Amino acid sequence: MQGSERLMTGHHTTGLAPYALRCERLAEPLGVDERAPLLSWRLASGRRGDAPALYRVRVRTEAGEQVWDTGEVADPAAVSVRYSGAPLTPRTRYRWEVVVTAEDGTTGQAGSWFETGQLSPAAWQACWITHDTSDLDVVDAPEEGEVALTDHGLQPAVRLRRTFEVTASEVTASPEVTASRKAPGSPVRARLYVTARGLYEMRLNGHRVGDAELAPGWTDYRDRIDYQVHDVTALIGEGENVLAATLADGWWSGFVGFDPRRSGAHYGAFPELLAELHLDHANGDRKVIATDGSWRTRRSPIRYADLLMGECHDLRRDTPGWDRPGFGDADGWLPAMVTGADHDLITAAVAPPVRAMRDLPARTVTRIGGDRHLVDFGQNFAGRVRLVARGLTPGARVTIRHGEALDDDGALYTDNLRTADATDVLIAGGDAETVFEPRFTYHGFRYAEVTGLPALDAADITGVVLHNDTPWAGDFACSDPDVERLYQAICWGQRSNFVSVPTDCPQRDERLGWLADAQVFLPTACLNADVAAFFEGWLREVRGAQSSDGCFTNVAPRLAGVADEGAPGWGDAGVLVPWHLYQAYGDERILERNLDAMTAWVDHVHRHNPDLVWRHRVGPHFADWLAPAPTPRDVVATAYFARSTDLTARAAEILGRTETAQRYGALGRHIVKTFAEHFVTPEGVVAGDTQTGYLLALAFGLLPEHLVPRAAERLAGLVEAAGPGVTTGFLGVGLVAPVLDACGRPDLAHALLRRTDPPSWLYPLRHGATTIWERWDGYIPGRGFQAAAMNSFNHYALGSIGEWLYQGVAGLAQTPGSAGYRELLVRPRPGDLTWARASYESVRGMIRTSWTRADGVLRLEVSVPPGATAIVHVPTGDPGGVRESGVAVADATGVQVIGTEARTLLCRVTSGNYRFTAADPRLAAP
Ligand code: RAM
Repeated sequence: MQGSERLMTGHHTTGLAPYALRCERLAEPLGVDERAPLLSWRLASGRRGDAPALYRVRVRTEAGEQVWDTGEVADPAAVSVRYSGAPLTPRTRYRWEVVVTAEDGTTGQAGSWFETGQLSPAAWQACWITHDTSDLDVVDAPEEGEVALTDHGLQPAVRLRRTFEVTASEVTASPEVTASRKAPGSPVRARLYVTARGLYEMRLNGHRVGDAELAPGWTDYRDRIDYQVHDVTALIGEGENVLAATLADGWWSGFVGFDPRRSGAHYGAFPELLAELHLDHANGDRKVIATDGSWRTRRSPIRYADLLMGECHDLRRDTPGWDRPGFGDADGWLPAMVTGADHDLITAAVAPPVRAMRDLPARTVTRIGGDRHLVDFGQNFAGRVRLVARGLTPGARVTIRHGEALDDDGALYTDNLRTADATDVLIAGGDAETVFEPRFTYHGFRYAEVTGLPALDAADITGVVLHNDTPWAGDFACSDPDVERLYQAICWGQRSNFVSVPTDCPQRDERLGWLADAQVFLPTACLNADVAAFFEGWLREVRGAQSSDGCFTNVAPRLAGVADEGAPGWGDAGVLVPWHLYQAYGDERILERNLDAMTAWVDHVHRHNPDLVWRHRVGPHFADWLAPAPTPRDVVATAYFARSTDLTARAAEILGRTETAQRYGALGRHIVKTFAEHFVTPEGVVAGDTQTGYLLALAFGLLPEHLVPRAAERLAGLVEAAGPGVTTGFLGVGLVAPVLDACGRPDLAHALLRRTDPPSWLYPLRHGATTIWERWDGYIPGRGFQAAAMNSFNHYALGSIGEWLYQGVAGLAQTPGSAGYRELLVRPRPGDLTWARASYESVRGMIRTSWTRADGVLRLEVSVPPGATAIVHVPTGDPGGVRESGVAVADATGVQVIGTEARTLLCRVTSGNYRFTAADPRLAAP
């Protein structure tokens, strides 16, 4: 496992202890281009009631010069601060520490560092370089006697290299290289600042640089290109050094989405590299090795590499040693072509990179005839395989096809990939053993069909899982193994689709950043992992794609061929995503960065719909996409118009923009009124009488107070009449369980959760699913697969029930007015489960809830991080008999009883760990 996907755990200490220090949400980042970066920490404590009173942050250079001191700040809510010290200088490491003083005067402290990047486009010196494309056959001709490769018009990936000299004194002064023989004086360090139009992989002296995959990632390259920074100090050697790169098409010039064009149709015709290696010498000198005309280039043995089509390595064309010193680069190598020196669009990447996060062993390998094997990895995922092939003669070909499912005859099913070939090819070079792993493609698959090997051992083929390295933050488990499997499938949907941007699916010729999919799944995603930086990166694309008159798109990065104008629920993601990120992470800066885009969107919809019913400029109007019971389009649209307007007003209010808040607040109330007039009868029937109609109306607060109970009743009636069952599409699905719960019908939410006939969440799991399907009925025995034109088995949208697993089943939530988990809401919904637990590493610290019931006793355990409080609902048949850590709640420290509701005791607790015991809610009150 190269990546670091792991559950972050709170520290168990006695006093107040800051931990998980982050700069711009990243641990010890290299290359921060934000001039006022956010410094954050979390808190742990082993003492009940421990609460921070003051914090102090100090930042200094490595030489010890202090550049900022907040002084003691009395802010018990703070778990972050924006840097506002002396201006930061480029390419510099800063060390910082935070001291937190508890209410009782004890202190805890921790330290970390961050390093600035180029800080400004003007700092770059490098040129964009590429290979002389006239040297490449666009259609790569077959070698003598071989079968032609599939002709997609793809070009070979190319290699680039240059050498440079480092003297002995420079090397030995490097602390990273010779920690034990540390030379006195200033440290030597080497940093590589690099990006590409296309995909790059850098090498230094034969070693791979860093572990980022598919770098620099997908942005709208016409607006913005991310760069990465790598610490390469340990790779620098004495004498001749070689800095080398491989460049491939990627999103820049390869196939993207379902648009059949490539090579220049999307962004450019051929990939280009831009890199600067900065060598800081012991004497203070800095040497910069930048991409320029002195580089040498050559076609690589990768005959093509494409995200959708796959990758072909022809090892007969390899030039071993090309990335190491002592290699003669005369034969077949050409001078690099300089294509420009524009740096304006280059900014440091803000999201954690895609990495190879884990290996999946082959579960079974079955020979299906001759030299053909079918491999089952037991899990649908996004990534590729690593294959060890032995004894191949030069020119022998191994072909790997990928698919998510098998057809009824047990053969690999690929019809649903549409035009994505998803096929990787190895052409052997003659080595006794070859390890083949594609570098510049990925596929969505569970099964691989390998042709060309007489024998294949399970140990020789491995699934490599790729996704953005968003630190895993949540966990959920419960007594029903089916529901646990559902939770795992939801998590795999997230892993498979957080690949550079939040995609709809990883397998077919689509993989686009669809806005609605992202917004409906976001609440679940935020509980599973720390996705703040990932989504902040993507929001730059969402804003970048917005038209000058305020219209958000349906996909971001924007893509030719996909209707630009944001549909209701799709375009609205430009408002809903920042709002939810603010709620989850408590960072007002997210709202600040997005507020203008939010108001522009609302203004756009308003301008074209002055009567406040959203009927015009609805883009492709996907409505409640893929719903078994369609909801009238105007209902969906107007509900979202109201929602976006309301959230824009709330965002403005939080930012202190009173006039804006009032303006959108008033508009929002008018839209709500209009919604009720147009779409709600005096009896509380919402036009269309569908689940989603009621869900939107109830969740978005669109009904007059007196009609809420009626609408809730009607919703429950519809759910019951359907089985009980769910009949929503993408826009309703995440709301079903939370709204039924809020309406006092958690029993129905549980019934839906545990239903096993379609449409339901457990149905696919009973039919082999290991990820969430795009459609409720992706496969039905007897009928077979849904239409291949649109039938992904790895779409996360319908997985947005995940939020309720945490918040409802396990009871881990925050109160509606809370942001960044300042005030928790622990309100478990046991249903007829016997136990459930969840944990979540919030921006404030670790939160846990866990409940069991046995022998008539419900036990509820809650952990609240320092600085937070929690409203705890203890479900019980006997609210008067509730105890905490063995004493009556009224006498328990840190617990304040605030009342009883139907079969529930309500209390407020301070930070710390609590153990409540109560009579099982299923027991009648005494
Ligand atoms: C499908 C995508 C996506 C959805 C759009 C409307 O093709 O897969 O999930 O948002 O259509």
